[in-house]
Amino acid sequence: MSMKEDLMDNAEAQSSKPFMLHDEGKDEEREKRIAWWREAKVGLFIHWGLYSLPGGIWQGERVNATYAEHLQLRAQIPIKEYEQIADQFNPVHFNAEQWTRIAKEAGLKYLIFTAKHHDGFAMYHSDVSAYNIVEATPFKRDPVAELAIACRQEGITLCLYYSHAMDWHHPDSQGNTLDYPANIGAYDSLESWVNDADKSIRYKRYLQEKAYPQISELLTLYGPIGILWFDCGHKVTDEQGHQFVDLVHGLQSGCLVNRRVRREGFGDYENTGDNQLHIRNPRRDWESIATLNHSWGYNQTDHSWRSPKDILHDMINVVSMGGNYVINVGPTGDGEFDLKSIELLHEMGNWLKLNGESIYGTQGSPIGKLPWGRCTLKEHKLFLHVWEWPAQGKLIVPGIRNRIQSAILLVDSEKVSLSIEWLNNTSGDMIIQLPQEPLDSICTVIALEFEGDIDANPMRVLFSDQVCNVFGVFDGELHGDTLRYDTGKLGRDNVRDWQAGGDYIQWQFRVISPGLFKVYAAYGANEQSVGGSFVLTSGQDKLVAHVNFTGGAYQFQSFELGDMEFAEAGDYTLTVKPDTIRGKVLMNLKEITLESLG
Ligand code: H79
Repeated sequence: MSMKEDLMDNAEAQSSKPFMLHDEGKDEEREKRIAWWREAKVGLFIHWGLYSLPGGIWQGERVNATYAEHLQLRAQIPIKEYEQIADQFNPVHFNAEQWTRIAKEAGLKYLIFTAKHHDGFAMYHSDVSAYNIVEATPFKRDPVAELAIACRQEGITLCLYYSHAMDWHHPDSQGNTLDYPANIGAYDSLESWVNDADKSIRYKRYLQEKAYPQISELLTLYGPIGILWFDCGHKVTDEQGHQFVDLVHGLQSGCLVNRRVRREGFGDYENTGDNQLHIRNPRRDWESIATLNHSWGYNQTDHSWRSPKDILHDMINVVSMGGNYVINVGPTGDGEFDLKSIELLHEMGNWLKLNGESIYGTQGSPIGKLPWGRCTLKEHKLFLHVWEWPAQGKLIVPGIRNRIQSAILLVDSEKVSLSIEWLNNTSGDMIIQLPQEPLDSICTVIALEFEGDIDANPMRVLFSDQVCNVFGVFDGELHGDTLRYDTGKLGRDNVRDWQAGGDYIQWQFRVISPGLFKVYAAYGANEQSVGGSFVLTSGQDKLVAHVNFTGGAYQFQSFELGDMEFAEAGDYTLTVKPDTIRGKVLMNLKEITLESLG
């Protein structure tokens, strides 16, 4: 991946200005329109368009692009040629009822369909532009109309994706400088064109002629829409962002708008980056979107399928942090879900059928992340998602100060009570005795019913029986000027730009039972950083370590730093500070691990 792409590979607007809410004062309306979404928790994204037919292959060659839906741009296909896909596009196997049935059986409560992607082709019958599936293809049917009916029948909320910022077909939009050399380029920043009279006036014309009227169509032709899902909002101005929000809410006050309409704080809820695995304290409702392989649109050569376990753990992790989880499928140009996607969605459904109560309508964990798994909360129940089975089935649950009614295995129809032993009644630390073996190879759920409002201690606990306590950087607090989080995507779950000697990272935790721990640091470092050093402190202990060459800034390796002892129960802070910085940065730290030595 080139440096340029590395920096641009994010459909999210970075927050350059402080967080703000546009709809302040209209909170009541937002509360109303978001209620169904908070209950739903999980959804299905469907990326389907002209690009689904070539599926990442153009003129017999595999196009060098992860995302098959970016074919036109990445293969540098002129409009006149790309339009010819439409002549071939005849997905006779498309069956809206079948698609929604698969979504339903997968346990997914809303469906987001690509009404128009960056290529500008409308996957519905549009009067605004003849470049649409009904008028430009032999298929001549309107998938949005058919999906609207099928979704209503199945009780699934239909939502629509509309790429508002870019349009590689319209002569005045942005992203296509192959056909329109004077247009705003795919990699151009907002600042580079916003004061350019020709570019900005023509771009406004695109918005007036195509984007706004098509959104009006989508919100008037197909009944109630759950979300108008926008993308790449970093390419529009604040004013244009507000205009899109107002347009949607003006036509359907119950329709949600995601933040990607512009940037953080806009719309009704936050998004994370595409396939972002690690995030920091979201400040309001948020949603994570993920793919089953790498591409969103159908890609014939993308065989990098994730495992059901990986997908479900990702989903549980997101829900335990209070987020919604949307999984994507890219149907083929024939109109079908490929067999692998069907199989993976089926696996999700199998787990959700048995354990859905621990997901739908729940809130995030009141006790953070646990070394054995995750946790969600609904009214007077805590759902413990156990994916690392504890030794002898002894599950430590820390910080629940309520009185406990019962603990049962969620799938146990007999509701046999599991025995609970208090480690410390006043701080709410208990051991629940589980069976010796997990019931579910993906994740076994325990429902813990308590009395009254939840009274939990959110401070993480250092586990001390032969457990690895992983302190990931995304769970730590950063202090200083340059040190910041990387993207949080696969292989980027580290901190970067550790240039200032005064910048440091810190974690808080609570020790229940004193013990001795072996300490490791996992980081990436290039040759220039070698010879630097850092200091790790906690309680009375202090460890100094040298930075080693790991093969590169993103080649992570773990090194043993020494031992630390926590002799007394209580609250502690763990700090990592630079001692000497060599080269540009200290290192790209990923995590500190404290392994209990018993
Ligand atoms: O629809 C999926 C992706 O196609 C879309 N977001 C998800 C939901 C997405 N659009 N852009 N990106 C993700 C980030 C990639 C940006 C770049 Fe580009 C690829 C920069 C240059 C090539 C986007 C496409 C901006 C210009 C062309």
